[in-house]
Amino acid sequence: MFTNKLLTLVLVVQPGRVLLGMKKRGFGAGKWNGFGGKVQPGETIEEATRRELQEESGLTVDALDKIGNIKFEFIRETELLDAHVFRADNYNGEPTESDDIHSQSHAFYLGPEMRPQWFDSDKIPFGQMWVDDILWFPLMLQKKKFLGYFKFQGHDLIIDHKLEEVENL
Ligand code: 6U4
Repeated sequence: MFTNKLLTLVLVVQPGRVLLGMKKRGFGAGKWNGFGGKVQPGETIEEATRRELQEESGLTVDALDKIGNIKFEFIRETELLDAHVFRADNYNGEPTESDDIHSQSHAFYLGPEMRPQWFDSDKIPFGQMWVDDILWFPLMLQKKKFLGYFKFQGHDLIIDHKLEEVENL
């Protein structure tokens, strides 16, 4: 039996550039990634997306466009990651390595989780990103909506996948 874990992922896009964060610890550490994380009990997916973006980049956004849904399966694991992907074309604030007060108050506080940096749209560091990103980023950059499924062996090899553009999510 598979369990479903809801995750959020948001890409902040400006003309000709995208904001990514270097993940310093946890799942996907060492990779440039969009901002996001787990949806917590009592939160909507969109609320979780805004919270994680604020915690990890210091930014708030007005409009969030739902652009994709990606399911990740890892061989020999029973937890299916269900990532809801958003794009934001406007933002408030300046990207900073911020963190929420809540996690800073812990005795075991480890420092910010992500280091944000802008990348030109033609110089996205796919070699240091999750290997699925190179497949769906072009759709995201063209504001196309998509549904994806990626089956991983370990964290660096895709052994099966589906990716389709859709009109509505
Ligand atoms: P904590 O809360 O620190 O235990 P952590 O284990 O670090 O969480 P979290 O909550 O940051 O993970 O969530 C993982 C993030 O990585 C989500 O935003 C979704 C994203 N992600 C996971 N697999 C991905 C993949 N293959 N491609 C991608 N993003 C992915 O682009």
